Amino acid sequence: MSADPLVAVLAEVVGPAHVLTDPDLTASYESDWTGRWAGRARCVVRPADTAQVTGVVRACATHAAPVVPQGGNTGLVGGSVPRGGEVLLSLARLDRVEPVDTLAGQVTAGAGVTLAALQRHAAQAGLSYGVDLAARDRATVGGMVATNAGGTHVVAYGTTRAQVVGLEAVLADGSVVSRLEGLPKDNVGYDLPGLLVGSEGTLAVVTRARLRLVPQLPHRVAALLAVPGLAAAVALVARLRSRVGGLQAVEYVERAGIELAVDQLGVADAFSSPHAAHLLVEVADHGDPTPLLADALDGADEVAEVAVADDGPGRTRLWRVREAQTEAIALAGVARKYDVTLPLSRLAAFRGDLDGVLAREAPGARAIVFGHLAEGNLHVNVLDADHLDDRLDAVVLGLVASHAGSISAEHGVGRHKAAYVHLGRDAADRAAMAAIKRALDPEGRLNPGVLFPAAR
Ligand code: 2HG
Ligand code: ZN
Repeated sequence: MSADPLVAVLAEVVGPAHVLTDPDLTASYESDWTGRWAGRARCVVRPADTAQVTGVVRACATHAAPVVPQGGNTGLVGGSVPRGGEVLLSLARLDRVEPVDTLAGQVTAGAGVTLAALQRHAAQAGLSYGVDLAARDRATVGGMVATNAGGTHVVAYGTTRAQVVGLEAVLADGSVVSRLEGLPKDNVGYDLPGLLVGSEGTLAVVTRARLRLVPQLPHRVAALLAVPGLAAAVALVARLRSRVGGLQAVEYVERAGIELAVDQLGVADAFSSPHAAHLLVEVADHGDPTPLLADALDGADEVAEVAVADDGPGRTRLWRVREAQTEAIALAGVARKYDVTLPLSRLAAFRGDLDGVLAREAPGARAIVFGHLAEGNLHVNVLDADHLDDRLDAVVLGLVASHAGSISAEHGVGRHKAAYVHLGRDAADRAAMAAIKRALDPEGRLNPGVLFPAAR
């Protein structure tokens, strides 16, 4: 038994089996799967419900202990692993999903429900959840709310923020804010759930979410388009947006990423000849959307080759290269990851400048660039640059800012970008955010170092 008095108190709250201190048991909570972010926790605590989360947060307040909330630990910016010495609060056991309210088209899900489980649950009730992403088997509702996760369907349904009708969350002092009634119109004062979405565990611990569901669209077609590069792909976005109603996804992958997926994971390239980039378009509707998509692409000279699939296995095959990107990168090394949004009109210029910056700052590095093109969201992964210091972060993020982009599109700021928030928010904005943080977490114990740089 640990000599730490907080561990003993936590064991009373959640039961001794759910307070972990043995390094063999805590290890998987203490590092992220890219291998970049890691730190020892004081202990890992696994409450089962909101009442236990309250007990844990209260005990941590009494012991002045910092807390790092964690969902599925699929984050990529160091937002949910400890720096060292914090209590790691895993929400994984809050995995209860309530019956779908088909009248309202909503469901209430615990923070620990995985995206895949939520999707299955909604489907059983004849509905869908509007967010999808490759880490669906591990990413959880709480983590997706905390990061305002985007994913591949933002073009159709918006980010997680657009799905959240209400939240239940435990504040730093252990009190519970509960807005789970699911009223689409409810303007009594500040939108606290809206504030907590994307707050990355720095203002409260999300325990449950009331989520909007969307209609199931039975006819779905995916088309993989071979294109000569980013400028051509962007031109196609404009064409598709204006002519295709049921756009679900518009995803971009470059040659280097296609080859990486082939080399690392044995994924097959859909085309027999190599192309500079692929644009993956998915369209869904109540009737067959194929003719509409074909019409929209008629005369699109940018497209060199097309592969189409309208059945499940065929679509999965077309998606494989895109969905394999993160895993293939992780297998190839510890990448420097930048998750950025650019105005679509600046995207191609940014991409060109990025190559120049990398050639200068990181000679020999490999850039794997892919992303959600309809939102101008690129995932810039730089391999073989791990030996470089953080100057590369400043230069790449500075380049993004100089093109009027955002340095944090959908993964969050985390610890990675806490020192660069000034590139996206001016002084008044940062002061307002700091005031909110002080008001809700006056002792700075919730996810220290995330969003706001850690005090030295
Ligand atoms: C995706 O779009 C994820 O697949 C991960 O946001 C992106 O690994 C990345 O850079
Ligand atoms: Zn993404």
